[in-house]
Amino acid sequence: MKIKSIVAREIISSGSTPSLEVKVTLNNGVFGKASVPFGASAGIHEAKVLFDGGKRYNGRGMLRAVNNINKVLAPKLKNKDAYDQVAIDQLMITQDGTESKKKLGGNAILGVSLAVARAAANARNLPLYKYIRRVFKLPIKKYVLPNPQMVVIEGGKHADNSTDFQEYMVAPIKGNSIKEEVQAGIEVYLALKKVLKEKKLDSNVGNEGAYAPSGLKTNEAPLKLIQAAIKKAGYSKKDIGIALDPATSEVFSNGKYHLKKEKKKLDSKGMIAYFQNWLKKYPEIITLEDPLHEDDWAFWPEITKTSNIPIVGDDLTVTNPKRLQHAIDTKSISAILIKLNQIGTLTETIQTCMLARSNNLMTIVSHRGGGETNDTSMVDLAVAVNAAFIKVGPSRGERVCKYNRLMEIADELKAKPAGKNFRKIQ
Ligand code: 2PG
Ligand code: MG
Repeated sequence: MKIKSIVAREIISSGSTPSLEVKVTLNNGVFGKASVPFGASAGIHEAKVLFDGGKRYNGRGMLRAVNNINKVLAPKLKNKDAYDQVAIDQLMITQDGTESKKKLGGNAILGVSLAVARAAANARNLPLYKYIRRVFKLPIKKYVLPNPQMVVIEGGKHADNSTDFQEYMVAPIKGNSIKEEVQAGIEVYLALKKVLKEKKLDSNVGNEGAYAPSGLKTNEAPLKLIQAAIKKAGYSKKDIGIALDPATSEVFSNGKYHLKKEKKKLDSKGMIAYFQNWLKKYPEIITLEDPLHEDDWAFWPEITKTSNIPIVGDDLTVTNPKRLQHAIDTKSISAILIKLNQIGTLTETIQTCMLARSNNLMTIVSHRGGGETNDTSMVDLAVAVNAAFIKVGPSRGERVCKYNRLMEIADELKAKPAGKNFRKIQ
């Protein structure tokens, strides 16, 4: 099925800055659309988001990226076979020619990559997750759905004056059904609002729709608040874990991790000891993401070796198969966060997911904190690769559409979530 046209437009993302949307139409008139997110605390090794610069939208316009799609990529891809996703992605990678996709923009390339996949899936009358399994010939038989990792308190770059660390999540892992797990996460989120009010803390929300209370005394305080909320909502910590993304690349400078809340400056060993104390004190913590910064390769193996929960690479690995291979070779991580726009094509994202899988590493597919859109491709991706979790905020339309899509797929497939088996590759 040949590509007839590719048209990109600038749209607005949840970060009140532009993003882009791409529509790919096939010769038979069937089309697919996709839009792309970007990160607030993006890792330095990610594919580059091409912004316009200049005055418009404070320099964050996306007309250059839109133009690269309409003027450079569209003519090259016209009449190409939409089913040949790998060749299409490779053609764009070659056309860009840079390691970081900075020439055409990772945002431009990913928009096209996903819209082509959507058009082809529509032409085959398949939901995207099934199409992904088929077109990449994924060697996965049954469907095991991802548990939610719901961000309920956020700080760092995602809020003002909250915690030094970026994300405190609840992870329902009872495993009966996605509907029950989503409900449990939301009920804890709502109970947390009551807990905050009782403690005279505010319940304003940050970028991802999680609470970002000011006036917290320590970075540990949210853990106690979340424990209280889980109890208040009537759940047990057996069925709802806590997941953390301190995003420590953001607090690292001049050789030290700076925890302003606590007036602490820690070296890598100190940071490891800090988290290991938490893991001892809070056995309900079930995953820990980016406990060390994105180039702290010397110390990642140590925290991974000495922790009995999955240690998740995000800024460290940026969904990049080369960085993942290095992390595998050095035993730096035991799980990986997956974000389509960190690498910029569906093909490379799948390559990273499969590399993780064949090395027994758990995957978590994630939203972005800078600007999200209503695109739900990340959910279909997570289902296609049997990811253990999806990490998404609990409120705001651009987040809840992801959970709504997951519940829709769960109904369609009548499949169960990974539940407590999240560490097992299924
Ligand atoms: C992260 C993400 C998503 P951002 O660090 O995991 O929550 O944040 O998209 O801002 O990089
Ligand atoms: Mg992260």
